Order: sequence, then structure tokens, then C-alpha cells
Amino acid sequence: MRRLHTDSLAQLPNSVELPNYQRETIAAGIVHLGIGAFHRAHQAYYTEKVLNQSGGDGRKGDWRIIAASLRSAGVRDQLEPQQGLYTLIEKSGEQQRCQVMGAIERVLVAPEDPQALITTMADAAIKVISLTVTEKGYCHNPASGEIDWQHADLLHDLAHYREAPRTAIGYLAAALRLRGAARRPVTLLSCDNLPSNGRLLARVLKAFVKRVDPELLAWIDASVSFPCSMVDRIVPAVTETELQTNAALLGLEDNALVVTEPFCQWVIEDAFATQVPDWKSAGALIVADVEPFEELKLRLLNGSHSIIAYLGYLAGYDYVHQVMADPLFAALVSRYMAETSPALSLPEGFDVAAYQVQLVERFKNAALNHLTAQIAQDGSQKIPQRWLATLRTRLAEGEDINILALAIAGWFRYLHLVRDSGERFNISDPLGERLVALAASNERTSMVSRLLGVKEVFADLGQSSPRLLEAIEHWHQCIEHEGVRATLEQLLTAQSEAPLTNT
Ligand code: CS2
Repeated sequence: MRRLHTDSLAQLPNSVELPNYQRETIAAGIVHLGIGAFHRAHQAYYTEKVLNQSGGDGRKGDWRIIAASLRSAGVRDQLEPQQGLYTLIEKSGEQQRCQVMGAIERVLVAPEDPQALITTMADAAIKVISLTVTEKGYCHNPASGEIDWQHADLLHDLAHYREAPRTAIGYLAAALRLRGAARRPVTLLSCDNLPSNGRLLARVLKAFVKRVDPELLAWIDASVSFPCSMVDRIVPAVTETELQTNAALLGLEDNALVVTEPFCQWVIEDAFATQVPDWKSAGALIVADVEPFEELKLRLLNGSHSIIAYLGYLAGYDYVHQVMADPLFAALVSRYMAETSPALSLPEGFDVAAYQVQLVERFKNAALNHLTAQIAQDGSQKIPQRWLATLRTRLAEGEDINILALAIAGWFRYLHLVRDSGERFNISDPLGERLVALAASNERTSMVSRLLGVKEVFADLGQSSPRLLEAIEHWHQCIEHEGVRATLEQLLTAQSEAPLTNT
């Protein structure tokens, strides 16, 4: 079978949309760090829309993307033989829409040639450097949002960031050093699921620069902006089977395709130090304050996702839509959302009830094979912003905390690396080794208080609330002895009769 390539585009079925601009006439204006599936289905998708509007005459500007991978050569090796082209496949039920994307000009693999990436990031043509490096890529303490000086790669970068950094922070510091010397302002745009992601990036990066190059700080303050942004699109990792099925559908082999849902949202803070693509015309919302949107999305969408992931995975469900097809879990998710919503500071005029209904529909999308195990990764980096702010508010107001205690109990149970069926598994989390050891240890303090004592996740929450400790212990024991489904039955029946406000 032929590979997707400029020369093979004509072979695609007519229903597949193609770039309508001359790719080679449009230059790059963006460097993106973290070329995973999410970027290809989100920011690249908005940028592709802008490029398609240019109709080939470049009137929308030189906004193609030079993407970088900070670790492996995988995506470069998939995209390079395809000249950066890949297919975006939107799926919902039986519906599907396919579009070939041309926005990515090329992919750099950072460890192969760190200097090539640093000089590209510093190039005058580049106006925006954006990031999807996942939560752990910010080298911060998840509970406090401050830089983590224990981070091994960051310590490496303190000494070597000019020649061969390892972290996104090191690369940005090296590029800003060159940009500062040449007086080239830049917009640094975080697209990761973190609260006030732009401010977090600014805080960590400036703390690093303060140690390595303090004179640069004044220039950064004057010439670099860090807009916050809320990003939303469900993009499961693509499987080998999916590559094969879609190849049959397209009639071409495409090793870099991405499968996603039709829904897509991007809300960006209006804080640009440079020109940026006209993403607004592509549907992005440019607002003065992104925080209400971030909070809403992190706590309702991502918070539900994490509950679905840990409890669903333990109960034996591999995919999100399977979890949602189980009425007990659907009831749990709706209870979680109902308890999360009151503490939100919503964007003005926002219909949160409609948003919740839409989320449930998105989670039920059976055309997406979204693995619970994928969402369950990196829990230590995700849980603080997804569950704990709501938990703090509910504790302070004396509200029922059983759903959130159950969620945390589910995570703690997950750290025992065994599903309800007895099947064993491994986890992926930067704090994984320590967490698993704490979960397994025979020390006399209870397992729950040991895990609640992990400050990077819970800060002082463990010490401050005996009520929380008790509730987590209760639900953890239920899960351990009776399994997740029986536990849910107990919780949801008890709650519909009389809320267990005192546990
Ligand atoms: C998910 C997110 O893997 C996860 O942790 O919750 O990737 C989620 O699918 C996206 O944020 C949706 O916008």
C-alpha cells in the first residue's frame, strides 16, 4: 500500500478534505514542544483552519509549525516520510470526517541535535513557542505549583542548558537567552491541562532563569508573554489496529494519523507579546480571563475522567465508553459532577447543566477507544487540580465528601497494582515507585495516612482532616474486600436514602 505523501493525495477518497493552500509557500511561525497526538488534533487543527482560510495567497500569514519531540524519534519517523502530512479522523457513533493536515512543516528530535532546536526556537521568524509537554513536563511540585529543585533533569539543565538541555524549561531558557540578546519578543503558549498554565510556566521558567541568567529577567518581563489557555479535545492514543482499519478506509498507509471526537475547544488569554495566527477566526475564544474556563474543564471533564479511569479500570473496564455504559458508573459520574459544580466560579452566563450533559455524551462516544489506563497515568501530577480544590471547599463547608473520598480511595487501591479480578498491572507516574512502596508497606501507620502524607499531591490535607482520613479508609476497605461495583452500590444507595454526612 502507498504511503500518504504529496504525490499520493490524489488517491484519497473524495470525501477526505485536503489542505487548500500551497504548503511550500507558507513558512513556519510557531515552534511547538511536544508533538503528541493531542497537539496534532488540537492546536495544529486550529492552525490548519487559519492556513486553509488563506486560500494559498498567504494573507493569513506564515504560520506553519515546526514541532519538536523532547524524547523519542517516533513521531518524526512517522511524519517525515509523509512530508509532515497526516490524517485527522473525527469519529462519533457511525459518523466520521477525515481531513489531511498540512500545518506541520517538520519535526525536530531534541536529543539528536539540541542546538538545532534551540536556534530554531530563537529564530526571528518564530513568534510563538507553544507547549504540550504534559503536567510532569513543567518540573513543578503539583500541590504548590512551585519549581521542583529535586527534579533530576532540571538539575542537569542548571549546568548544561546552553548546550544540551533535557527539559522544556531548559530549552526555553536557552532560547530566551538568544532571543533576549537579539531583542526578539515571543509569546510562550502553554496548552497543558494545568490550572493557570501560563502563570505556572512563567513562574517555573523565571525561577530557573533567576538561577542561571538573572540579568535576562528584566527583558523577559518586558518582552515575553505567557497567556493561559484552556484546551479541550479527547484524543486517545492510536492503536496498531486503528492504523490498519483506517489505512483500508483511506486506501493509503498513514502512520501518523490521529483519531478524535468532533468536539473541540480552545480558550486563550488575550496576552500576546507578538502577532499570533488568527485562531479566533478558526473558532478559538480569546478572553481576558481564562481561569473560570480552566477550572470548569479541569474539575468537571478531567476530574470525571480520573474517577472513570481508576475505578473503571479496577472494575475491569478498559475503555471510557464501557465504564459509562454501566449505569452504576454513570450515576457516580453524575453525582461527582453535581458535587463539583457548586464550587465553580463559572464564566458569565455559562450553562453548566448543558455542559454536563454534553460531557456525558462525549464520554459515551463508543467510536473512540479511549483507554482508562491512558488517563490513569501520572495521577500524582493530575489529581491536585482535578479533585482537591473541590474537596477542600466541601470540607471547609462541612459538606458530604464521600464521592471524593471514594475517588481517592480508588486511586490508592490502584496503587496496589491489582484489579478486582486479581489481574496485576504496572503504572506510569513520576512518583510511581514511591507511591507503590507506600501503598504496599507494612509499617504501622495506616496505608491511607501514609499516602495522604505525600505532600507533592495533598499538601497538608492529610493532617488537617480526620474526617477525610476516615472516609477514605472506609471506602478503601470496601473496594479491597468487595470490589468497586459493590462499593458503588453501597455508596449510591446510601446516598439516595440518607447522605452519609458524618463519615
Ligand atoms: C485526560 C485528558 O488523559 C487524561 O488525563 O483526562 O487527556 C483529556 O482527554 C483531555 O484533557 C480532554 O480535553
